[in-house]
Amino acid sequence: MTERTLILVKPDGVARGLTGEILRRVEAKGYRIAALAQLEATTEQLAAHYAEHEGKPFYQPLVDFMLSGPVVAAILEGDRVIEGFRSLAGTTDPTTAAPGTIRGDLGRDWGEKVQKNLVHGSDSVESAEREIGIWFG
Ligand code: RTP
Ligand code: MG
Repeated sequence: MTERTLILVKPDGVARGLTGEILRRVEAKGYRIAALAQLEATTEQLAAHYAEHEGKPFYQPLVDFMLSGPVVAAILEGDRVIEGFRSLAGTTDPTTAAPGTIRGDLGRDWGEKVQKNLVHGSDSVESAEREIGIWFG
């Protein structure tokens, strides 16, 4: 079934010059980039985006990290793209994410409080529509 998902190249990915490599993998997989923008996240956008994590120990370091530089937001389209992009991204911890994935090939721990894992991808149809509203109004 054709779906849409919201992805972010997080500030570490943009700062390391990996936006092109990440989008290359998305396009090579066959997904369509329906919208693309580089922007500075606002605290309001991040509070909405990460509402499910409020109160967790990594919440504030995560928000501070996401405010530390520009992010690239994109809407991807394709059959089962929500699961498909999360599979391309790999598991959350970049040190142990499988080789072949974005996080596994390009990410690692840097001895910091927050896991800098390069990308975000929506985890359900409901989150995708909610997150598209947050980042693309
Ligand atoms: P995302 O939402 O960014 O696509 O990643 P995810 O589903 O794999 O991870 P999630 O559990 O939703 O956590 C959101 C982001 O918070 C940071 N995090 N750090 N213990 C930690 O240091 C920790 N746990 C989570 C990561 O940046 C993660 O992607
Ligand atoms: Mg998540």
